[in-house]
Amino acid sequence: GTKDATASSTNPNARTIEILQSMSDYYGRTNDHWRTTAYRKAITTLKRHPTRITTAKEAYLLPNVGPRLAAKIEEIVTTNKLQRLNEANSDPTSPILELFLKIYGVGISQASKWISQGYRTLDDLLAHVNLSTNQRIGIGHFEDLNTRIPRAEVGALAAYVRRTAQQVDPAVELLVGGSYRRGADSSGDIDFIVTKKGTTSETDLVPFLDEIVTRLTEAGFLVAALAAHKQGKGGEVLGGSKWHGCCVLPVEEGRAALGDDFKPRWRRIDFLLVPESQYGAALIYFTGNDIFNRSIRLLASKKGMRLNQRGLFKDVMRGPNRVKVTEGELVEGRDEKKIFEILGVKWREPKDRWC
Ligand code: DCP
Ligand code: MG
Ligand code: MN
Repeated sequence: GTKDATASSTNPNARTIEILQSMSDYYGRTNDHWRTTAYRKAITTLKRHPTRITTAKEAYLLPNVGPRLAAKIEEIVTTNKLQRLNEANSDPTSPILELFLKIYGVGISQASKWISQGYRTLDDLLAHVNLSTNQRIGIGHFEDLNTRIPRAEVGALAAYVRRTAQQVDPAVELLVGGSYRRGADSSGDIDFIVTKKGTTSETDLVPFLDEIVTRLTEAGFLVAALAAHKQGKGGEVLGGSKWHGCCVLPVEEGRAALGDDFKPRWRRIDFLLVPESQYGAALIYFTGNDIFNRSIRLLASKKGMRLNQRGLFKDVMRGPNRVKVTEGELVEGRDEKKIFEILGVKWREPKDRWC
């Protein structure tokens, strides 16, 4: 199996062993017992070897390493990868890669790893892989989670959530951002921006979030919580300011909003906690789209400022390699239009932010 053969990183041949292991797994899955055994034996030899092997000649002198494997070992050491493995894994036109990438939360490296291990279908993964909770949800509800949400359903989902929010704290405001705010006919998920007058930190909104998640879960509306990523999409650490999960619109609500052939589906839903003092900057970020965000941030940096989801800052101190030393002085956070003004950009309605 993969686990027992994983080399500790202190082993001088750890990287080589790791790649040979992927090859061995690959041949195991394709039922190539002869190659699987040959690779396994070579791995065992390398694990016991106290020094780093860098050439084919050195490798060939080891027990259980033939000339072809010796050449492969040299290739791994000099290129840090094995061509043969890459060909099997990361052909971007590969329909299997495409399939695996559609699983919620699965990126290129996970998808190609599974392919190199010989998995070809979602059922293969369910049967043989130790999946994370997110991955299991992504596969278990693959079809639903890859179906776009019609605009009318986003509206009905938002109305349902707002009714509960009203009971928890009528002063809290919920706005649907993302592609919905840009006027899209259909969305990949629902992005709720949650705020309240007078708040200056997202922790002010955490009790509300906890309560609404509890109630919506008890009501059967929220059907799964997804593990949060450690980093935001822009690379910033987000702490407890986000909640990711799945929801289902009750069938009666769906029929009322979308007609009698409404079919309840699992939908991706995000809650983003934003203090009032940062609302404008957060609106820009969570309205997007991502390309628009990149260009407006670049523009800010060209003007010596920095825009992120918390605000527009000036006098950001940077050390070597442009590494940020201080956040700088907040210029504006609250007001979306003012941020545009200060940047000297003509106001763009959300529907014109597709880029
Ligand atoms: N965002 C970003 N950069 C990313 C991802 C997201 O700036 N790499 C911002 C802009 C997005 C917003 O967050 O509009 C919400 O992210 P989504 O992934 O939900 O994207 P959209 O709502 O725009 O599209 P979709 O309809 O696919 O949900
Ligand atoms: Mg979205
Ligand atoms: Mn989202």
